[in-house]
Amino acid sequence: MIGVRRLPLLTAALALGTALVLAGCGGDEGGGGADVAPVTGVTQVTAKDNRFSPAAIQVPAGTTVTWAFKDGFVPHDVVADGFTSGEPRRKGTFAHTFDRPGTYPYRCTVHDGMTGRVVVTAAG
Ligand SMILES: [Cu+2]
Repeated sequence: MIGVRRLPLLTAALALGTALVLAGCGGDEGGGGADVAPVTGVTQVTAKDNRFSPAAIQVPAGTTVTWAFKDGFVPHDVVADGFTSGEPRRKGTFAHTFDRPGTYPYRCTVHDGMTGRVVVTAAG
């Protein structure tokens, strides 16, 4: 009987998890860098007010991008496939050099919908 009763709970938990993942991919205003056009000529992104600004930037390969954490007592991090800023932090900076062209979406694991994107083009 226990097994029979547990199954719906597990299903519900999985459904909720899926919903959260899908919600994180939404293109709500202000939230994400997934949909906005990338800004060129910028190599520093600021984490403030629970968002990355600019949310999307475009740089040539070989560029070092710096994230500055400036949100007072609110900690943020930068996590992507291939690199991470480590523990969420309230101040200081994190830098990553992009050697290969491609699109690199990233997110803050602390805040749903706090996402950004770095578009790396072939070096000049
Ligand atoms: Cu955050």
